[in-house]
Amino acid sequence: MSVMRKAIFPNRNFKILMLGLDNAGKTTVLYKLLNGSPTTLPTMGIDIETVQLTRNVSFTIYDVGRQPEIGALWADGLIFVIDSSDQSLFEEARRVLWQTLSSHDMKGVPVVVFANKQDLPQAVSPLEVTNSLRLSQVHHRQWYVQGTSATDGSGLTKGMRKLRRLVREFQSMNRS
Ligand code: G3D
Ligand code: MG
Repeated sequence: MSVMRKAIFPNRNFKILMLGLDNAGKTTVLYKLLNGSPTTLPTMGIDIETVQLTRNVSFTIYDVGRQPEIGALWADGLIFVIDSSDQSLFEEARRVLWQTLSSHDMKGVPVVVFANKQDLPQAVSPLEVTNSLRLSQVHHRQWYVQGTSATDGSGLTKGMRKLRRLVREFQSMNRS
């Protein structure tokens, strides 16, 4: 995993925002990305946690359930984590995602959805998550849905690499 951290965004400073409802698995994702070194993390229970994932990648976690105002958050790339095993929360997750994407600071910013908890028997597929979030109606930005299991780390590398690619494409488009 630490090799993965270095490989992700080698050249520039990036700000990644990770958000999702409470209990989606955000902190677990971050732990895995940090190579299981929870002592480097700030105390749990605060609304916004920011860590330096690598020298040039800052990672901000946002528990939307705890703080409804999205406000002036911005990022180069967005990760939206959803608990694929709890369909009763899909509508709320969709509302939060769409509200976030409608923010001016998020204009065009690519989003990778982590359809998390794929290891649980009641989890629905990434495709079903895609449909529930109505991602086919998302225009003017790149998006991708990655099935993940944050507890064992599966899918995280793939999802982060995809995000890197989309962020690079977005930035090169904006420069030209
Ligand atoms: P949050 O930071 O988004 O609020 P957490 O979510 O990372 O705190 O995770 C909430 C709970 O879901 C935790 O369980 C965590 O272990 C579990 N979880 C996270 N990702 C996965 C996953 O991929 N699979 C499974 N099976 N569980 C996951 P606890 O019991 O510690 O509350
Ligand atoms: Mg958390």
